[in-house]
Amino acid sequence: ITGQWKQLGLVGVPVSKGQKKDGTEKGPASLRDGGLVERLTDIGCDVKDYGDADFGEVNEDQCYDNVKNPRSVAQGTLKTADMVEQALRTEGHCLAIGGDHSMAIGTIMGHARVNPDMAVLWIDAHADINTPLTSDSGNIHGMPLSFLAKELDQYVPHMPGGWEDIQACISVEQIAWIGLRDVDPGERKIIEKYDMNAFSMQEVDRYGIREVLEKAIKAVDPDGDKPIHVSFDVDAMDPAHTPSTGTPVSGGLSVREMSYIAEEVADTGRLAMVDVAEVNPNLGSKQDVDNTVKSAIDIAARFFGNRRQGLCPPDYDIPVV
Ligand code: 5AB
Ligand code: MN
Ligand code: MN
Ligand code: MN
Repeated sequence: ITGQWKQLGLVGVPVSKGQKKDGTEKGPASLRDGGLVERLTDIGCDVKDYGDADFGEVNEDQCYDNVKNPRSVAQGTLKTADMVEQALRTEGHCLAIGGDHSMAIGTIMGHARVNPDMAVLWIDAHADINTPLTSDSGNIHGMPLSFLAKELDQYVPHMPGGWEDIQACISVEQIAWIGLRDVDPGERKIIEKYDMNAFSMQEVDRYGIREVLEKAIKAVDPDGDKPIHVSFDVDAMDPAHTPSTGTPVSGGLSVREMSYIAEEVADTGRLAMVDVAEVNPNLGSKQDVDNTVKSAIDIAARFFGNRRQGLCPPDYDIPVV
């Protein structure tokens, strides 16, 4: 135990309107019921649970062009940002549990108010940088980075119902992806046009996870002095480990690769915040849900100090006979 992460704010983001499958609104409850707080406490974290962001109800939430539920998502995003800002200012570190990945618009917005120079590691099968105009699905969980990246402002329409208060707050240079294997044409175009730091599973296969992670961190934090925001979509992992998620893609990160990412990021000492997105307890069998929740909790705990090599409390003495 390092005591490094002693103070940690937990924020639930029960959003499901960023995509079309019910259930992700129950993601935070499934992770809490799965013993998340106990696990973090066991490894020496002092967890303060801030509860869930209130997504409320929006009566008339018509599509904006192709975009589904824009007002519902915007409202909850603003609440999420306030809670994350508060948690980070008070506790110093924050874990946000979702919720579909539209949750990250709010978590990164809130984080940027505290650490505008953060480095973002986006660990996902998907790039989540569709603009409302490049998206075929209209699902906002596939668009969060297009709202967050300043350079993309010119491509993002001004939507009603709260979006006036959601402003891009990071630069494309602050973002690196790991785990990509399902990227849409418009997303690929954006990645190439802005020469963004995208490490697909092909790079993981070519270089191995050690070199990929090193390259990714070097790209967004060349001097090793930036606060790190990890946005972890559980579909980054292979569906064998996280089956209960809305858009699974085969050929994902193994438990070992994901554990390595989490341990190494923890070792930088600069991890400020982690999102855990896209756990959907409505999908799959009970076994699938249990496996997904377990994987998500295991990885969250690794980011906040649990190690495969084992831990022992600083005051532990070997019992003498
Ligand atoms: B997730 C897709 N690119 O835009 C789209 O799970 C999938 O947060 C998005 O990564 C997946 O609808 C969003 C086809
Ligand atoms: Mn994904
Ligand atoms: Mn995602
Ligand atoms: Mn998904």
